[in-house]
Amino acid sequence: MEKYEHKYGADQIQVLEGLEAVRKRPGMYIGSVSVRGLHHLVYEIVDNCVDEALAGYCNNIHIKIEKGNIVTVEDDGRGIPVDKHKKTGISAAETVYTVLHAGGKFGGDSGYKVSGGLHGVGASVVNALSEWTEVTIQRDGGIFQMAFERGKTTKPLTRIGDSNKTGTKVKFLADNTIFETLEYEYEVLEKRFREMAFLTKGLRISIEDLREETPKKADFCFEGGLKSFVEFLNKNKEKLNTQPIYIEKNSGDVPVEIAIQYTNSYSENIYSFVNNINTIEGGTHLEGFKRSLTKVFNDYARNHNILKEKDANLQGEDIREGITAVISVKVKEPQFEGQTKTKLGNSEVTGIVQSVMNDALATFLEENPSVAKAVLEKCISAARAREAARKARELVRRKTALESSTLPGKLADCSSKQAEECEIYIVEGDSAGGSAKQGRDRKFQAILPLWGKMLNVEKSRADKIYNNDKLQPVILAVGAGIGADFDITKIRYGKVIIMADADVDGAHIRTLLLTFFFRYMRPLIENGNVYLAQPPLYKISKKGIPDVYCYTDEELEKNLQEIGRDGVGIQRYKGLGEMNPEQLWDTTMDPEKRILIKVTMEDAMKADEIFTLLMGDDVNPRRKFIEDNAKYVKNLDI
Ligand code: 28F
Repeated sequence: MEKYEHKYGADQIQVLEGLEAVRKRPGMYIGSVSVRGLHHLVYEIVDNCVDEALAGYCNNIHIKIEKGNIVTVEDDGRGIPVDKHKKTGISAAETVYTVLHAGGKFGGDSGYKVSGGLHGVGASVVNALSEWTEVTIQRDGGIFQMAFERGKTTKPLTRIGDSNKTGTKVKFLADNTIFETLEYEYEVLEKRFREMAFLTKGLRISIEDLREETPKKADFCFEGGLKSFVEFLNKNKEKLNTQPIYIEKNSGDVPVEIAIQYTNSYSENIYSFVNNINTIEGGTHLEGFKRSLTKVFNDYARNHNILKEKDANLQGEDIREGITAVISVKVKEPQFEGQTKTKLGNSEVTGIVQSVMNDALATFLEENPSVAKAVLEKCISAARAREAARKARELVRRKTALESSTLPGKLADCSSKQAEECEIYIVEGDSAGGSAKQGRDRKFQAILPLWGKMLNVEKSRADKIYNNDKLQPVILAVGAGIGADFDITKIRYGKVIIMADADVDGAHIRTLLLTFFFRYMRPLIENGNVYLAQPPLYKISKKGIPDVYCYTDEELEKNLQEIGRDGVGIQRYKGLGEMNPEQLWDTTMDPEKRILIKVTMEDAMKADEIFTLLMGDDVNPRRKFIEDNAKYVKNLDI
């Protein structure tokens, strides 16, 4: 291909300087040159298609990833205008792809520039950061094409054929001298495009990944918009209101779209967007939503005598318990604040969202009394639980303050009162508790056997935690309160050691306690006070030699090679109760010989994640986790 000699006019020089700036400091434009920055390239291009859709001219967007990480994005919009500007001789198409931030004011006629990560740096950044970019436009009966290399025009806009269709197609290969990796992560892109389809009602976005043998693909189009979004978010949860509450209204030039659906969980899931940007830090739109929600539900409760005259108002947190909601507003001049520029600052939007929602939500509740009643019943029990939790916290605080007189009955305390030298073993079951009590060193070792029904902290509100007969003894024994009241300086033991069996029940109690400490006594973990005891898995006995204890399967194999297998007895310990006090001391409690694992925040977070997965409402992820891990299970005792 003949070398294209470009005549650089003044403005072309300025263009090159702009794109050079992008190549020098790409992080300023796309956040980073990691895979996240790589994904921003695709978001920038797709945002231009979404702008064309918001302007009402594009219905389909297709994203394709081919071998070598070549990306193609295509829309069926009007096609970027190709006529040359009378003064500059430069077409809009060339401007969009060579002038920084040009896309901003050109984003379709809707005027709401939607944006990927850093709020619309424009397609020219993609051009600057790509080894090559090829743009094909169909409009005005023709097919037009232009191409670039690292921002420099290699093929000026040329008509290459006829067409009776319209649209824009961009194909590009990111520059591997800029990015740490060119490997796009399909799942990340798919998740973002599903979100964009939810946020742009009726727009069809399809994606396909042809890099592997088996292609991956997805096709999103949601006529229900945010209503479909909340239904998707709640797909594995038990709903309180099958029909989501749906509000859609333009207030002046601010379109507001809201969907709400309650579930029987205790968590609050509210997602807010401005011009399709996920405002993780919230802002004025979210503020308006929360104020309206609290006001409308309290008004309804009073008007329908669900709340009596003397009853206190429901608090916002009571009303938001179990809520899944998505709020999306479009603002012409959005002001973004916050650490990651994902907090909406426009103060006028609070009132706009409030007034749109006040009327529409009040009307919905009047027209759907069964939904109103179901939600309010849950709010009222949440308010009661909050009150009970406050009282229980008060009680625990008082009990803790009263010190020893309220120590749990089953606690075999140690004589020393120097917390840093003392340790408490939390043991599952009375039999293990018995041998631990006999085997221990009373001076510095306390034993607390646990019993009673396993509490699922995932599905229990704070009041149940405080009053649960399995966990309250732990709270009192540790002696430092829980939750917001937890005071690490008050702990009675320098080491809190979980000693559970090496079986499924042991794993359950271990995960429960780690989740409990992570959620209600986090400083205990951060401060490194929580440990896991390591009882032996096997005992090898042979005449004439002392017993050998093995703590892992590998250790067993290794020892058997030394000792040999003839005349050897191997006992697999199923539970701590199978060891007599001396053995338990020898193998698991003697500080000179034992193995303790210090629990880190990562362990606790992993436990919390697994707990939510295994004990939460979401059935599918649980099934997937069990299927993925079943192959590792050796001793599943059903
Ligand atoms: C695969 C990437 O970039 N699609 C785009 C348009 C359509 C117009 C436009 C874009 C407005 C005046 C400059 C067409 N006709 N897909 C895309 N589709 N930009 S980007 O306009 C750009 C500016 O000239 C468009 C009438 N108005 C706007």
